[in-house]
This record gives sequence, C-alpha cells and structure tokens, in this order.
Amino acid sequence: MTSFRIHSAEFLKCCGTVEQFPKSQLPEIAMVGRSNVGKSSAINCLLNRNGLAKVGKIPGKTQTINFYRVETNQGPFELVDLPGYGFAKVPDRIQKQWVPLIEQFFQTRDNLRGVVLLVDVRRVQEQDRRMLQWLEHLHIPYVVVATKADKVARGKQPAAIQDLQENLDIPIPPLLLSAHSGDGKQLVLDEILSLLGTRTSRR
Ligand SMILES: Nc1nc2c(ncn2[C@@H]2O[C@H](COP(=O)(O)OP(=O)(O)O)[C@@H](O)[C@H]2O)c(=O)[nH]1
Ligand SMILES: [Mg+2]
Repeated sequence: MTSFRIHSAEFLKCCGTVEQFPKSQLPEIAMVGRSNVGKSSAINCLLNRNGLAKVGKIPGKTQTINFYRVETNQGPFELVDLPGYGFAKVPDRIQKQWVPLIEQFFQTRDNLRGVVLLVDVRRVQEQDRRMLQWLEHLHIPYVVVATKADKVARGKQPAAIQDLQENLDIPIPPLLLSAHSGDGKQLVLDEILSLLGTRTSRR
C-alpha cells in the first residue's frame, strides 16, 4: 500500500453558524481538543503548511469552525478545525456557543468520516473524557493523538502512552505526535486515511 501523501491544502471557510457551513460533498475529518493542546500546530504539521492555522491564537469574540480543502495522492478531502474547549480565559457567553455549534456540526455533516481527538501527552482532563464519550455516543469513529510528544523523554513515552490509554479507557493506545519535530506525523496521516475509508454506522 502506498502511504498517504498530502499534495496541497487551502483554507476554505471560517464559520460561526450552521448556515455558513460549506455545502461540499467531500469526505471530512474533524480535529478537536482542548484549547492550547497544539491543534493548530498539528494541522500545519500534517498539511506541511506553516501559518495555515494560526498558532497560539486566543479564541476571539465568537466560536468558529475552520474548513480546509486538502489534495492528496488518494484524492481530496476536507479537514475541519473545531474550536478548542476548556479555555479558562474565554468569557462564559462565548464558551456557551461551543456545545450548540459542535452539536450542529456533528448532526449536519453527513460526510464526516471521523474525528481526530487531540490530548496533551502529559495529562488527560475530564473534558477530554467527556469529548470521547460524546463521540462514542454518536458512533463517530475517532483516533486519539497525544500532542507535544517532545515534552516527554523518549524513554518515558511508552509509559506515558499507557497512562493515557488507561486514563481515557480506550481500546487502542493513542498515537504520539510532535508538531515541532514532525515525529509521528506519517502514522497520524495513515490513521486519517483509514478514517476516510471508514463506512460509518451513522444514518
Ligand atoms: N513543545 C511543543 N509545543 C507545541 C507543540 N505543538 C504546539 N505547541 C505549542 O503549544 C502552544 C499552543 O499551540 P496551538 O497549536 O496554537 O494550540 P491550539 O490552541 O490547540 O490550536 C503554542 O505555544 C505551540 O508552540 C509540539 O508538538 N511541541
Ligand atoms: Mg488553534
């Protein structure tokens, strides 16, 4: 099997409401995780595009979903950057937009093939477990990716992965990714490819 290769990626749309979501027919993969988990950095790393997603950006006045169109050696797909959860400095009014917006995304995107759930390699939090339970409840296929792998010494990574797996109570160990070094990138891309090939059990 040839491995998954990204040819190019472009920003499509930034949406704050369900009406704005693109009407595309492409298969979709969404990325979600806590604010500051390294989601924008992971997107830039996976798509070979520094600066495509804004790193270190504090959520603004509204919660928004960013859509990217990606060309690959296996055809095009859409990568979707969902707003991060659990940002302490964001006012309640804005945090309250998060659940309905994500809910509408999950309910309306018939082409959603799966979700990449990002967690910090050093700690899993209650909100991560809740996100995982939500995905399971909705029967949305997912992969868990532990970010900032470079923050844990190589010798300690197997134990960190095992901790995360137990903590999240998931059948498959999470993948490790360092957006800074690129370590783990191809494995994550290959998991995205297999999600793209998944026939979901959703109606
Ligand atoms: N050491 C390390 N830091 C990272 C990595 N990925 C992201 N960061 C840092 O974590 C912070 C948040 O990153 P960002 O991508 O904006 O996270 P987001 O809020 O989830 O989109 C920034 O200071 C990044 O430089 C990584 O792989 N390794
Ligand atoms: Mg971000």
